[in-house]
Amino acid sequence: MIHQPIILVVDDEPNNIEMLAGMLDDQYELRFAVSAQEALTAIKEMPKPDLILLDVMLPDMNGYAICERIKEDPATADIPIIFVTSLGDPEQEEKGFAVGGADYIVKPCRALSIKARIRNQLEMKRTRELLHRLAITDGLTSLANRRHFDEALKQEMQRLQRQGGQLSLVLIDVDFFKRFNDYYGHPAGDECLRRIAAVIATELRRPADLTARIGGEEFACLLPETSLAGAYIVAERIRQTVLSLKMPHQSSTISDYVTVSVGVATSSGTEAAHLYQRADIQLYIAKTSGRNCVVQ
Ligand code: GH3
Ligand code: MG
Ligand code: MG
Ligand code: MG
Repeated sequence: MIHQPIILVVDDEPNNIEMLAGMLDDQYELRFAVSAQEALTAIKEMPKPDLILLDVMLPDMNGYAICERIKEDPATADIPIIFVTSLGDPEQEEKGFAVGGADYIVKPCRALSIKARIRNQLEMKRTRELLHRLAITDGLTSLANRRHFDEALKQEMQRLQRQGGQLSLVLIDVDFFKRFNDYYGHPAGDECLRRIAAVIATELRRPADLTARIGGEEFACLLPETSLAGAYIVAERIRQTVLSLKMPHQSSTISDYVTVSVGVATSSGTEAAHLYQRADIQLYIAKTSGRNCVVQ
């Protein structure tokens, strides 16, 4: 985290807010809400809070209900919520955990204890985020991995069927890459894949585009709201830029340099199925019609 962690403090008592602020404002960026309504608005403010300290008894809605709301929304579900309340009986505490609370602190709270619990929750959140990033990232190229790509393709297909529009897919495969490895060695092969990955990532400019390494020397670009003509332009730019790197490939029979073959396909809401298979067939045609080309 580059910024100080942001904590949203939700409490309707000015005294409580003042006390928590005094304990925490040297280490954290604090935001405050004095009602459920304010809390539910504040939580949408970007950047999102990293943690919420939530009172249970509030004028407009109780803290448990607020917690459930926050946990229901995928955009906010990962924010840890610590209840800070004067309700000390075990049934209340159990309820706090049942609705998704990460911890439960009974007032009056001690500064050292509340700070330690906050640190723990923030540390666990950071670890969760790191593991999630690793789970969806390709270790060699830092592009998205196959798992991420499959999930994104599924979601984009569903969105297409709901909303219509166009979704394009570009599949890229390095030509004669087995020979490249045999000739230059595996470490050089890895470096070549990294350079191609960097080209692909640079050529994709829209935030919604996804670039993934989906196989050994195969890459995919998922392009929402992109026509076949638009995807073809991107694909052709990638093919040319890879060639312009002039990475020597002595054992290629079609060029002195590393080249890629590319297949492109587009789906609209009415016939969203088989997008991947269609792009794969175009890639196969690119391979059988000489390589170093784009087929749409
Ligand atoms: P084509 O032009 O028909 O695509 O031929 P090709 O040799 O590229 O295709 P093939 O699928 O036969 O071989 C892919 C090769 O990619 C096999 C393997 O040596 C290499 N490869 C796969 N993953 C990696 C990797 O992570 N690092 C390196 N260095 N090479 C890899
Ligand atoms: Mg209260
Ligand atoms: Mg291949
Ligand atoms: Mg290949």
